[in-house]
Amino acid sequence: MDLTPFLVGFVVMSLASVALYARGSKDPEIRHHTYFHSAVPFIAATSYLAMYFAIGTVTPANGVTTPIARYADWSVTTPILLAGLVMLALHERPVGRSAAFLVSIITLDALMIVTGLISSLATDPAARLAFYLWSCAAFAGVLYLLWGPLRSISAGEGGAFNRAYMKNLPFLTLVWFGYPVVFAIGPEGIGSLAPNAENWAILILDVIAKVVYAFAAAANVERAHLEGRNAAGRDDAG
Ligand code: RET
Repeated sequence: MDLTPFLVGFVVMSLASVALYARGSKDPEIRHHTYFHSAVPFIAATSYLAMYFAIGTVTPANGVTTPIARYADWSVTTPILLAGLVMLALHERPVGRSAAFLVSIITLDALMIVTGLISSLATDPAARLAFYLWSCAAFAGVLYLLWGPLRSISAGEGGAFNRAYMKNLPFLTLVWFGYPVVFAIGPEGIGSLAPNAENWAILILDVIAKVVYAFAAAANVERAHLEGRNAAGRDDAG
């Protein structure tokens, strides 16, 4: 197996983590987004390092090489990405409703990743398909919460944070759809994509979902925060 994508992933994610922290806002009201966005590529770099050394990479009897580190990465990074988006939808409210939505969405998300891993490891083709579909059902639940109740709460509040949510949400949705597609056409699914091609495809998705998204989402949150602050300043002056 060509290990280059793992090495590239390690280097890109390490540098991105430092850059996202250095460039991110340190304003006490929104700095948690900076922490979220720099932690995500740091975790990914760790996972790419493990994959480079084939630590936790298994090839069960089904012949599909599965790097467990990839799923371990996703099971931690996707909840962090979702937490940032949920907090934005709820306009940065620290407690109460946020906790309930966070628990619900992270539960569905964790189920999505774990059942995806089970699908990749299963030898029985029927089980592989069943767990793939089960994972898609959990993914549908995540999308329902983001596009249904959370979108309407955010829209009800309106303002700059809602505009930021409505920019970050379609971006995240679009990139996340790439993962089940690659899985379906890769060695875990119909096998049109060779293992090396799949590793490159996932690296590209990871860089978009973790790094490009982080820069764009952080800029949107920062802009919304400044707009909110300027509006409050105008209200005080008026
Ligand atoms: C799997 C298995 C098949 C079905 C589905 C999947 C979805 C995976 C997703 C992963 C997102 C990962 C991200 C990582 C970046 O930090 C597990 C491939 C629905 C949506 C965004």
